[in-house]
Amino acid sequence: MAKNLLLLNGPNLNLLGSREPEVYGASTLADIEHAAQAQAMAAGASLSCFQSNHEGALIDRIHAAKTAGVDAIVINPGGLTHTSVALRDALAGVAIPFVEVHISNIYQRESFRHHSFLSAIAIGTICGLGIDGYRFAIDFVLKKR
Ligand code: CA2
Repeated sequence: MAKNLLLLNGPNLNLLGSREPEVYGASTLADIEHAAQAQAMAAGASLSCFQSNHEGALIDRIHAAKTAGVDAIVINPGGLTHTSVALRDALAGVAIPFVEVHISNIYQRESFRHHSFLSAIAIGTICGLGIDGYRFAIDFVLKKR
């Protein structure tokens, strides 16, 4: 059966390409989403994209993913990585396997970015590889049985 994937991006990632290119690169979120959709389509899978600046909206989308039969999630939780027990509970609650992606290397940055509430329940985490991290994560979940 064709895989059904979800790409989630958290707060402020809608700003990609407009500011801080030295940290986050020059690509926009639309660039990332289009590339992700093409990558999934080429593998015979489907991929939906969702970005929100609101924690509750992301949680609602994760709950909806369970109902929709999503097989795997790729998520860049943005700043919620370091603060949100609720986002972790939502991901644990639906039990959909997910890969956590960070564009920057959070371990080379401020100490408050060194802890993730999600990493312990993720399949794995990719960080510091720029926007290629999304491609690597999608490739992984496409191959995963
Ligand atoms: O490196 C990442 O992908 C982060 O998840 C990005 C978050 C940050 O809070 C995490 O510690 C690491 C911030 C996203 C903000 O994105 C912007 C993009 C362009 C301009 C300004 C913010």
